[in-house]
Amino acid sequence: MITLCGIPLSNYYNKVKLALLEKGIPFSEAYVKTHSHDDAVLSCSPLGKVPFIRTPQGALCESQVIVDYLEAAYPDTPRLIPADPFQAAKVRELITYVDLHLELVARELYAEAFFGGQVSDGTKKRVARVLPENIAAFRRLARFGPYLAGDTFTMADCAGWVSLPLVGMATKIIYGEDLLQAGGVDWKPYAKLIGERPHAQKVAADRKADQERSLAANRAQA
Ligand SMILES: N[C@@H](CCC(=O)N[C@@H](CS)C(=O)NCC(=O)O)C(=O)O
Repeated sequence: MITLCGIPLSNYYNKVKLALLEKGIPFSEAYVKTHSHDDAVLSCSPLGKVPFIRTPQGALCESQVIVDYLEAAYPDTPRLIPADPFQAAKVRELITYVDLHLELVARELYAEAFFGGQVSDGTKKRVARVLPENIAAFRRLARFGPYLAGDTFTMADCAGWVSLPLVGMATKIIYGEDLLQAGGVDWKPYAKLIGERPHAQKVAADRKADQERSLAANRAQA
């Protein structure tokens, strides 16, 4: 049995969780915080990032590595990627754009946008320069037909659904303008469509419950 380790607030954790649920793979969850110095965690995820999974064969980290493993190890469950190698690569190309060229760039804003921290003016300027270029590039690839890669739900939607809203919201908070929307990526109807899937609803409900639990714990500590 697979154990998904991490926190339900994490978009990458939820990318893998949605893939597990959509594929109908049995799994349990273990709450593991980020930035752990615990050897037991670092032996599974050497950078201390979440998610990682434990399998009977050992641990795996990096969300896309995990999702690709799930697809290969559970071929008889619903496919999240086309069988055709080229079309499969096109799906992974989209995921790379979402994870690397959009989310990872916008992530530099999260400390101030979502966590009460501060981001330097230099970082804000750099993200404001790089992100619109990356968004324009992503727009050339994304199909929204209605799914990211076309007419079928794929693993690109596991990545897109958890991360596009963060990019939109973070830029709206920091710059007063949602850079995705400004760049012609109308992510809200897309997020709504995916969010209506029963498995996505479960992921969102778990995330909300975890958020409320940690807010209550913070209040109790104050
Ligand atoms: N490339 C990694 C990114 C994972 C990631 O950044 N996770 C965040 C939580 S959403 C984290 O663990 N952050 C703590 C850190 O960067 O040290 C993946 O796809 O799994």
